[in-house]
Amino acid sequence: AVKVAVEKRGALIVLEGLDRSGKSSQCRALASFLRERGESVEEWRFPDRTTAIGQMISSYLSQTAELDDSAIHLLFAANRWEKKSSMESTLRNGTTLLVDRYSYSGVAFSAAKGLDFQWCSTSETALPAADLVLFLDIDPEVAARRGEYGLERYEEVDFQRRVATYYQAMRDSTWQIVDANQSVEEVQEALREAAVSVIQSCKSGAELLR
Ligand code: T5A
Ligand code: NA
Repeated sequence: AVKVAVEKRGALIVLEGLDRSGKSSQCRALASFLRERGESVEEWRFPDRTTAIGQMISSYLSQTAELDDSAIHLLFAANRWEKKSSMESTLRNGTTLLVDRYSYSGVAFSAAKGLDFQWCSTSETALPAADLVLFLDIDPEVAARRGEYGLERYEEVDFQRRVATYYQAMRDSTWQIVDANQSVEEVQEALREAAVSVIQSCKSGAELLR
């Protein structure tokens, strides 16, 4: 990770969790909460299905295309790399990014298929580092009962359990674990304080852009 000294910047806040843990719903709600407080916030997501690479990923996920496990891993990573400079300039401009999935999904899902964990991590090392990872911790059985589960690749309980073990292996001090088995409102409440606090420390220059 490369450190760049800047006086004031936006925070890179990532939401992670198993499929159907509620990331997209929480991302949306957190963005409106922060905007109401006057923060400049953009909502991003990976995979970003709008780019050419993202479209290849999308057809793979909807099971209309088959790809070698390593090849799709690198496409997911490339989909982040193609956004790197735009992420950095947005953060430098003082805007906070709320990102729905990031490198942690990239590593956990590929490793759960049996690819080497270290190899999977290599493609992610020089991407901008998250200031805060909000991990929505859900029981895969609870997730499986939520709307439209099972339509996309990977939405299968045993696979999700393996993904969870790799997520666990990546936890560090930037992670905040939130019980995502709760109601939408309870989960949202649990996310707000951590988000506000990391945005403040990034603004004050306490956090350099890594
Ligand atoms: N992937 C991703 C990789 O393999 N490598 C990578 O590098 C990356 C970035 C697609 C897949 O790609 C894999 C991981 C994924 O398998 P995606 O596009 O993020 O990733 O997947 P989506 O289908 O968009 O999102 P998810 O299925 O993960 O769902 P979310 O966003 O976690 O959940 P959300 O908010 O859409 O909610 C799901 C349902 O649950 C309800 C909602 O209303 C909705 O119906 N719900 C709740 N119900 C009860 N209580 C709550 N607290 C609820 N919160 C939400
Ligand atoms: Na989602």
